[in-house]
Amino acid sequence: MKKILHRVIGSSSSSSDDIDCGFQDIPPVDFTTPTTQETVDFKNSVAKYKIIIVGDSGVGKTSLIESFKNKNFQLHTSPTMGVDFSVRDLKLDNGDTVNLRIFDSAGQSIFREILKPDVQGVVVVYDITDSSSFDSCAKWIETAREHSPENVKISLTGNKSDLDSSREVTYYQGRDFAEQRDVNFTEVSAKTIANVDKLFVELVKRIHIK
Ligand SMILES: Nc1nc2c(ncn2[C@@H]2O[C@H](COP(=O)(O)OP(=O)(O)O)[C@@H](O)[C@H]2O)c(=O)[nH]1
Ligand SMILES: [Mg+2]
Repeated sequence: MKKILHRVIGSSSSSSDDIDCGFQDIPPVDFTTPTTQETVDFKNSVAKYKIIIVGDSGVGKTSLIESFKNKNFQLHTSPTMGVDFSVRDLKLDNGDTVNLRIFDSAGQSIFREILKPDVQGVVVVYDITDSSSFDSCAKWIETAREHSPENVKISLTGNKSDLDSSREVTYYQGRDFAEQRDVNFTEVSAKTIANVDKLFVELVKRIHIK
């Protein structure tokens, strides 16, 4: 069966009533395809997963999601209010297609509400040029573990790797901290898109391939 794809982007909301909005009926699309409209076959969609992006304000959470979704960087100047979500289908190299709902949260209380009971992945983001955002990650990881199912997969992510000359957190600090907390680690740049696909694909593989 063939259908036209429409990318689905959730709207901002400050109400937790709007958070559990259900899946959008969209067909899967190979995430490497940069076009916004195309014909795709959606009979092979095998799983639906919920992923949440958290971290201090300004670390680049919204930018990361935009980069992953659109494969380009759009300047974000306005802070996220409440929760945004995006829906994206991802084709894995074993041929499975998974449907992702990616939630972009602002604020701890909302974050706790979205986590339970059905989140499968959490991306904890800091800004490599801002050590205080790195210091906050212990708290974000702790909150994620406390309020989500036991088998949740967590990725620690240092964003803005393009700003290496202003770096305050070394790669090794990030990697060692992730090892101590038993979470995955990647450095990415929402701006250059470096490692952004890798981050999401690896997280989804850990969720999907049990
Ligand atoms: N140089 C650079 N700037 C970035 C990157 N990601 C985000 N930014 C900028 O950092 C600021 C905060 O980004 P935003 O996505 O709104 O952060 P959020 O509050 O975590 O959602 C914006 O000015 C972005 O343009 C990146 O990878 N590199
Ligand atoms: Mg934001």
